[in-house]
Amino acid sequence: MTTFQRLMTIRKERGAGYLVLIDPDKNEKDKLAAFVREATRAGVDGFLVGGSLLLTDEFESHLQTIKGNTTVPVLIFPGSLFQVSSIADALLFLVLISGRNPDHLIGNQVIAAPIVKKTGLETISTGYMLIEAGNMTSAEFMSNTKPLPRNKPDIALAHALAAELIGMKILYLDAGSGAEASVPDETIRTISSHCPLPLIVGGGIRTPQEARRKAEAGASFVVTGTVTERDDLGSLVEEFATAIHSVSTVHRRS
Ligand code: 1GP
Repeated sequence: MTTFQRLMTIRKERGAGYLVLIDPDKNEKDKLAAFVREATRAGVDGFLVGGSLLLTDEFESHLQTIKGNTTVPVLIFPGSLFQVSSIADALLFLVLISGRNPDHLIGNQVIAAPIVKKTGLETISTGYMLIEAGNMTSAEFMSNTKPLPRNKPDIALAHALAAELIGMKILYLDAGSGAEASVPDETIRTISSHCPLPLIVGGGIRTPQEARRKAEAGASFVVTGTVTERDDLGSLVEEFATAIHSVSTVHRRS
């Protein structure tokens, strides 16, 4: 079974899945193995690994540690061309469709494609959309793109439909790591009711209740990074997992 199929099975069986973002710059290496084991035990459905700007050169060894301590899928969520490794189960092959920066629409993909093909790494074509967060996030600054306005779900929907028609497999709606305000529920609801692509939603989600609202609105996967970075015991991760998994499949598209 491919990693994409595993994700779709989680979505179908659980209603919504829970992904934890590990930014190698922010998660302390000596605590990483224990954190990954605890998070897996607590019910996380997968790990995303990456960051808009990496200051460490330990991307691969972080991946190795994560892979060695979990059974759930480990996906690269690349912030740059340097974040490619066959240690992961799959790579979100991102196209930053909310922006109009040609480097992130096609330039970087052309540079990365031959290397990615050579690694044999599974890729998941992902329409990545940055949504206005109330503050300047690293993703916004580093990508040199303007995020979509948060009070215009129709514009976000048009981007989602374009991704569907182009043939992308999944959408990532991101307010950006450390966002003051997460992606509005209304935007998630609008997209999920008119576009069949699975939705990953993240950025600025701070409480299990907020995560649950994202899943109820139609998120297929909810991501936390910042709030769970220092959760040594996995107790917060467990609360997030329970909240997200408690959203009935009745609320959701199959
Ligand atoms: C960013 O969705 C992720 O791409 C996680 O964001 O760090 O704000 O949880 P946070």
